[in-house]
This record gives sequence, C-alpha cells and structure tokens, in this order.
Amino acid sequence: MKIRILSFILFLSFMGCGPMNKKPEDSSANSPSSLGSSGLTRFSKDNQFLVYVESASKPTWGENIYRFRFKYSKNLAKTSAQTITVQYDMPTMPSMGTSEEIATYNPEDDFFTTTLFFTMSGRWQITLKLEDGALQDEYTFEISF
Ligand SMILES: [Cu+2]
Repeated sequence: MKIRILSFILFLSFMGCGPMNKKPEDSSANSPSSLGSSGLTRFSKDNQFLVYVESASKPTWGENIYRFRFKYSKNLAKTSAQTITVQYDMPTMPSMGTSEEIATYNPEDDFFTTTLFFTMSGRWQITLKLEDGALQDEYTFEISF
C-alpha cells in the first residue's frame, strides 16, 4: 500500500503538475460543452458563429486531430477566415500553462484542421478564437480522458 502511494506521488512530480483538484462534474448551463469523438454543433460565445467540432477518434494521450467548421449565425454562410487560433489547457492545473496551435482552412472539405497534443490524461479545455474581418468570437469545449 505504501509503495503504491509513493509511486503515485512520484508519478505526479514526474509530470510536474501537482495534485489534481478533482471537481465534481459541472452540469450548469454555462459550463463548456463536452465532446467525445462525435461531432457537435453549437453557437459561439457571442452567437456570431455556428461552430461544428469533430475529432477523428476518442481523446487520448499524444496527438489528437480536430476539425472545425464555422458559419455565420445570421445567414449560415461560410466564414471568410483562413486560420483560427486554438488555445488549450488543463483548467485544474494552471501551472501547465496554455498551448496554442493554428488551425488552417482547407477549401476542399471546408474544414479547419489542427493537431493538439495532450500531455496527460484528465480534463482539457479547448478554445477556438475566430476572427473574420470585424467579427470576433470564440468557442470553448472540454474533453476528458
Ligand atoms: Cu496536467
């Protein structure tokens, strides 16, 4: 038993994240939507865009490919943005910092694609920052594994 606890502490210090602050599942309406491997369509934070998110597989340690599609909420037309900024972090571990990737637009399939690298299991929060001319908005979702 002691050995098991010790190796758990060693594991935590190796990962450099400190103990996890386990929060109960938040089911409030304002909490970011969660995403498994299936696609999801939601409005962005200020309702400027309709955002579709999908991933090729269930979230896992290492590389994870995500695809996004944006339309204007008011007329459902395609946005003219060519890139979006993707920021992701672990909300319960601020010391890990925030990682950033650029998702690039592929006109052939009308999707933005990026690869995120999850360095450990747990809860990750992902924010898409979309700028399209004068329109700016963002969309946040969460994954856990
Ligand atoms: Cu962490």
